[in-house]
Amino acid sequence: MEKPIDLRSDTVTKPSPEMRRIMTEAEVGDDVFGEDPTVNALQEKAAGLLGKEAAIFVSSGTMANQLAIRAQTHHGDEVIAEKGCHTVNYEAGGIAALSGVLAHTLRGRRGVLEAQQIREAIRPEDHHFAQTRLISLENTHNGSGGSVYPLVEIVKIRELAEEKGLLMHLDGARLFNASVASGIEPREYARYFDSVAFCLSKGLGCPVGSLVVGSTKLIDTVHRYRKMFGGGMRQVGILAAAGIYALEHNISRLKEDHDNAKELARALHAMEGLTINPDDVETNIVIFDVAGTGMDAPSVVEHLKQRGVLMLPVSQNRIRAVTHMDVSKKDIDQAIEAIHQVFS
Ligand code: TLP
Repeated sequence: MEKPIDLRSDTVTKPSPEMRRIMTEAEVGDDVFGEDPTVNALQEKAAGLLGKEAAIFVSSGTMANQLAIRAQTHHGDEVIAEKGCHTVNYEAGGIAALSGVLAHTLRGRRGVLEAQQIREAIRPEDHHFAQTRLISLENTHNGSGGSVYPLVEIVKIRELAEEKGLLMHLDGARLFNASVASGIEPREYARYFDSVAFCLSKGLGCPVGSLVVGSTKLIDTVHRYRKMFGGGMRQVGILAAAGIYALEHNISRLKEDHDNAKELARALHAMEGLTINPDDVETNIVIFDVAGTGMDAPSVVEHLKQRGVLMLPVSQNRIRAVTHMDVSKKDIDQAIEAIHQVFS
C-alpha cells in the first residue's frame, strides 16, 4: 500500500537523510556533567536566537512547559492561561501534579487573551486568595488552528505583568511558525517573556527535543528540576545535532507548510457542508467543522483513512489537519481529492 498522507500532526515528520548523517557524526559527551559539546552548542544557539542569556535542551514540549512553570511558581499559586491552551488541557494535569498550582483559565478570541481580561482576573492582595504568579500564553495557538498572537497585545500584557509583579511564560512550541507568518523575529516575541519553550520536533523536523530559554538564573533552576523530573540525558549530542541542523535549515521553509495549509483550507471552504474560514488559517494548522455534512468527525476521519489520508478528530464535529515538511503540495492536492470522494 502507498504511504499515507499523514496530516495528523507536524510531530510525525521523519528526520531527513542529511539530518541523520549529521546526527551520526555529532561529537558527544555526558550532558549531565555539562560535557556534551553538541548540546552546549545547541543551547547557545537557541539562547542567541531568542535573545536570552541561557537555554536548556529537554525531551519534549510538555517537559519544557512543565519545567518552566515549576521553576517560576510556588505550590498554591495561580497561573493565568487561555482556556484551550496545551499546558492546561493536554499535559496530563502536570501543572497541578508537578507544580501544585491552580489554572485560572480565561476564554480568548482564537486563543488570544487581552490585557484587560487578564487585569480583571488577577487576584487582589488578600489572604483568602491564591496568589497570581504567572501568565502563560501560547503562540501559535494549537487549539485555535495555529493562530498567531498579535505582538501589540503581548506588549500590553507585559506592561500589565510588570505593573503587577507577575512573570510570563510562552509556550512557543510553534514559535517559528508564528515568526515566519508574521515576519516578527523570534527574539522580538521572546523579549516580553521570562521563559520561552519551543519545539524542535514539530515543524522543524527533528525526531525529538525542545528548549527552554530565559535568564541564566532561571535556566539554572530549570536544570535542577529537569534532574528531579528524570529528564537529565547523557550522550544526547546526537539529538542536539539534529536541532542545530533544523535551526539552520528548516525555519524559512515553514512558509511552504503555511501555503499548503491555506490551499487546503480554501478547498475545504468551497465544499458543501464543511465550515472553515480560510482567513483564520495563518500557519500550518487547519481545523474544520463537518456538522453540515450529516457525518461526524470520527467517521469522516475513518473514510479518509481508507483513502490514504490521515487526520485527527478533535471533537465530535471538528477535524484537524496539520501540514509539515513531509507533506508536499502534490500530497495536499491528493488529500483534497480524497475529501471530495468522501463527500460525493
Ligand atoms: N501538541 C501535539 C499533541 O499534544 C496534540 C500536537 O500534535 O499538536 N505545546 C503545544 C502548543 C503543542 O501543540 C504541543 C504538542 C506541546 C506543547 C507538547 O509537545 P510534546 O508533544 O513534545 O510534549
